[in-house]
Amino acid sequence: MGFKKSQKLYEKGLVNLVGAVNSPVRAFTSVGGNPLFIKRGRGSQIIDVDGNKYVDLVLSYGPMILGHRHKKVQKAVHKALKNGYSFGASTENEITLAKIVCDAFPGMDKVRFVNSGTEAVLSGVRLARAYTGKDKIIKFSGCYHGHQDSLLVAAGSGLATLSIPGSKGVPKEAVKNTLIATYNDLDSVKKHFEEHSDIAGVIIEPVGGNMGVVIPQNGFLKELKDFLHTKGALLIADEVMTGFRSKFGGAQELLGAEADITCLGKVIGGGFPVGAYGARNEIMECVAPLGGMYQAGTLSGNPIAMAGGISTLKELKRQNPYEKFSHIGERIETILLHAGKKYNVDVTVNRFGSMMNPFFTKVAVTNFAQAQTSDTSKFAIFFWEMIKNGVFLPPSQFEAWFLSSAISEEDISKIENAVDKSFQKIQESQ
Ligand code: HOZ
Repeated sequence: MGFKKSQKLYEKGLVNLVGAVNSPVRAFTSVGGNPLFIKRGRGSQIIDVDGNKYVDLVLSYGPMILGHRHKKVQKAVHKALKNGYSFGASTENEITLAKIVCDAFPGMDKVRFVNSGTEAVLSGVRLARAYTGKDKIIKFSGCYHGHQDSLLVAAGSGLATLSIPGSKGVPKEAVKNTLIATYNDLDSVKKHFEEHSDIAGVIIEPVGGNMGVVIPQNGFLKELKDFLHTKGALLIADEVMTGFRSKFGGAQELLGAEADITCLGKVIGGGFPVGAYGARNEIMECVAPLGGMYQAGTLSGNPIAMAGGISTLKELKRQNPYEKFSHIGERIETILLHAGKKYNVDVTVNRFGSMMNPFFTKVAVTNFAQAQTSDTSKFAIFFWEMIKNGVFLPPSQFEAWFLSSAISEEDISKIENAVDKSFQKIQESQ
């Protein structure tokens, strides 16, 4: 397996792109080596510019839940393209997608489309402040809510990957209303309420996906929500990763804790840039033009992106792959645990439906501090051996792996073989 063409493109890319990438995690910084350039994808697989074929467990960090280039999605997008690309005026597709989304999330009467998960969350947080008239927001350490200033502290994803505690360029004033709590620890939330009277709400990934996968412990979300309501504060669910992925109605549907405000991204656009935030009527009525909270976007509700989202969600609903995901996820978990035993490598596997990942640690991982006990040098060895054996993973210990409904038995065998070789390699390095 060679990477010559990727290497050439990387060198060329360095001239006019920052690190030759458009998002830091793609730079492979934490695993060493240089980024791979992808040529095309089909179904569960992708091919790089050197012709190497991989089972794709990145799936664009989640959106490609049906696999790449699903025929029905392609057809719908081609059809939409014929009518024009963007009008700065309303189109019927927006209403169609809004109905699908509101039907899926019972806590949403109305939704506003934006262009990314980052935009969805920054708008959702503004909405919580507008509705409650309070300024402070609690976030959990290790959760990542996009790159808006006020939440770029103690964040997972790229910041965890690069071991950056917060971003340069964020003024102190921008984070002065952000309070940090510990995932799965309600007392750490309550403590903030004892000290502050102006907390608008708590934002949470109902299943953590940006410190690796971290699962809420039994009843945590429901207890959190009940507590917040005693304080007149809102629960904001960042379901950018889990929306339509954990279940059609997101992690909320599985965990039985309906959020006050829900933020969506990734799967909702099926690979096209779509984000959304939504809530009950009384909350959404704060948003302009109905209310005084301003939020806007030239390309929001873009007709091509809406067509990608509608066709993806319709097909997803038809396929209903959630049981399959759970079953395949369990098999991959077993493969990882078995390899850990066989090669005497400490490994903890966290999994929630079609999101999962291993941590190279002995400890159970229920929060960011525990996730950080993972041996990232072992992860780097693991990552490259998986690549060499045809499995494309996120180049970071702190990103989730995703499954697509296109995954086949052949793919699972390939993953099993790659995992075995990768753990053997780790053992040799111990
Ligand atoms: N927001 C994605 C999940 N952590 C990562 C994608 C990226 O940073 O490029």
